[in-house]
Amino acid sequence: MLGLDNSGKTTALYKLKLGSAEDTVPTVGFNVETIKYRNILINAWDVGGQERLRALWRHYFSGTDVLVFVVDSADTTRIDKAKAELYKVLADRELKDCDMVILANKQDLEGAIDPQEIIDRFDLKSLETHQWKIIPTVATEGTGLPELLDWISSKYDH
Ligand SMILES: Nc1nc2c(ncn2[C@@H]2O[C@H](COP(=O)(O)OP(=O)(O)OP(=O)(O)O)[C@@H](O)[C@H]2O)c(=O)[nH]1
Ligand SMILES: [Mg+2]
Repeated sequence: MLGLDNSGKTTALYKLKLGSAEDTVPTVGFNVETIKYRNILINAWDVGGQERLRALWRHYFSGTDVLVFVVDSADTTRIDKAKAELYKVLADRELKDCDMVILANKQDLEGAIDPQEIIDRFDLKSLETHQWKIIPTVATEGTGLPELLDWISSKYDH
């Protein structure tokens, strides 16, 4: 799980793991949790998104099946920054075969842009290197997170 600081990665991780939205502090380093869903175990790595920490993201790429990129849909002034960071990540050869799910998070906030607008702003229709899916979420409520687990399990539960 990657994305700019404050996008909601840790909130989503613990909502998935514990079923509750824990109070979070900005992540310095990473959190890792194993989430059991249906017949699969998902090892989820949530890496801190502050600017000075983004240079460390690449150390977590190896072995990644699914990149979950979390976007604060209400943080519209940083949408272009989020896009730039996403494309940097997707260019890394260690992630060339991964699938991508974008969580259009914080849909509950006033001024949040919807998934269609994120698709447009991120130019996802022109992205030819990776399969992607976008899910509107409210991580604090858990809204949309079951869809993420369903998608992962349908892909990896054989
Ligand atoms: N309103 C609203 N707030 C949210 C949502 N998801 C997360 N938040 C809040 O956003 C803040 C940041 O959430 P975190 O989960 O800590 O963000 P993060 O992406 O882990 O941030 P870093 O660890 O710094 O990379 C917290 O106050 C959360 O409660 C959401 O869907 N809606
Ligand atoms: Mg965090």
